[in-house]
Amino acid sequence: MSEPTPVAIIGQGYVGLPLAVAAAEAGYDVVGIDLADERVAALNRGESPVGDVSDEQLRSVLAAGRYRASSDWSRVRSAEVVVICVPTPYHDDAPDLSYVERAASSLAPHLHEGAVVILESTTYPGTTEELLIPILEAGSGLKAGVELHVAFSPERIDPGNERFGLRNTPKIVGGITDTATDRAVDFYGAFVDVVHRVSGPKAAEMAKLLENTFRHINIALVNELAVLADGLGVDIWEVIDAAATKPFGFMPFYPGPGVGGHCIPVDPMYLSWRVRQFGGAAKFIELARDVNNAMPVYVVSRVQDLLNDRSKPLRGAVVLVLGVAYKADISDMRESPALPLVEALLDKGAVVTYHDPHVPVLEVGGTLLRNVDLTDDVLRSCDIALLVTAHASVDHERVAATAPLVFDTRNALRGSYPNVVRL
Ligand code: SAJ
Repeated sequence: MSEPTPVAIIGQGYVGLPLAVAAAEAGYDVVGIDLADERVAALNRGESPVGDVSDEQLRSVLAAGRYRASSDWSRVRSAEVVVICVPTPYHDDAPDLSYVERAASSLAPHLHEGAVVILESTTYPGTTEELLIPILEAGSGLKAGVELHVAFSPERIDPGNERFGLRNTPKIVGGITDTATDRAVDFYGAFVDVVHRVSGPKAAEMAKLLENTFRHINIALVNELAVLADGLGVDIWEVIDAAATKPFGFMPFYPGPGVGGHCIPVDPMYLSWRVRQFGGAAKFIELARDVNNAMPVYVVSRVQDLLNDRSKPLRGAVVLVLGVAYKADISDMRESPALPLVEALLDKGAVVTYHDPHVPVLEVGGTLLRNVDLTDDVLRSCDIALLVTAHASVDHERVAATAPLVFDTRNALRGSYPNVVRL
């Protein structure tokens, strides 16, 4: 049995840790590098901070001596393959690549000739060649494409997805040379069923942005149609279900109170920013952002109208928000539309309480709210129950049967209840 190939995965979050464990299970000798000492310590105790990796999986690769976490960058020295899985946020209307720059600067001095560096963090086309490689070359003294192999491979981790994981989600790989692509394909091929080669890093960077911009724009389309349908007296949910009977050329998306998460509201803005750099304008992307970002306030206006129809001002009304995480059955609050939505309700003087079994505390604009138990009394005493995120563990039929009025932004209550109004 040949010695296991040493691999370093930079960033042990929702992308890096599943990758590190899958590589270790496939027989690589993996070190997971992370800045956070407490996270490193927890990982080496076999405590997984990531829902998609169980403590048992982690303990198994730790026990097999195939995985260790560390904050010591010199552990990269022995790695044949280094994968960078750090955050790429977007704020102040611009990409924040500081995590990538810091990781590259820290790992570069430890790279040896012949190593492969793969960037997985979602970013604009050109990042690998124009930002990452210069830092790696300067820090290592190695020439990319000759002594150092570099590629981009977009992450496609969908947290909580029971059906699609690393092994059965095709992996796109684009290297700066055929050798770089070959080396990256070989690495992933040990634990991913299908690895799809593209001509270079830019094509791989752009493919990821296309995937998520596609969702961003189509969600905005149905959000806009939902607003129009309400004015036209048409049930948007019935219309989408009808259109979805078309077996070709259509893919259903559903309206909601806005678009959250670390991917869909963020990734397309990387593309839009990059296009603006060349004097262009990604009009579709920016219009879709405006439509999606307007949904929380639109939902508040609908709540206000529903209360008004019952001679109840929003000011002083008790609004029970159901589900605040950015999507169902997870606890992630990043970019959650519930945040601007609750803020708008508070700004209008509503008395807001919320129930979300995954989110114990909610901090909105300086106001701290705590998750309330969904008792009959809580349901009966609110003026309106506002369904923002439909967690499977919440009994929405009981909400409809107990609350005086329900505004359902997710069509969770598909049946018709006299006291339930849908977006
Ligand atoms: N949303 C809608 N209507 C829809 C679909 C989503 O309003 O029809 C909202 C969700 O409520 C959420 C936001 O959009 O607030 C994003 O939802 P998402 O289903 O796109 O979930 P994400 O953000 O976890 O996206 C991830 C992405 N995965 C990666 O980037 C690797 C995305 O590419 C996946 O397609 C998506 O999961 C998925 O399919 O679950």
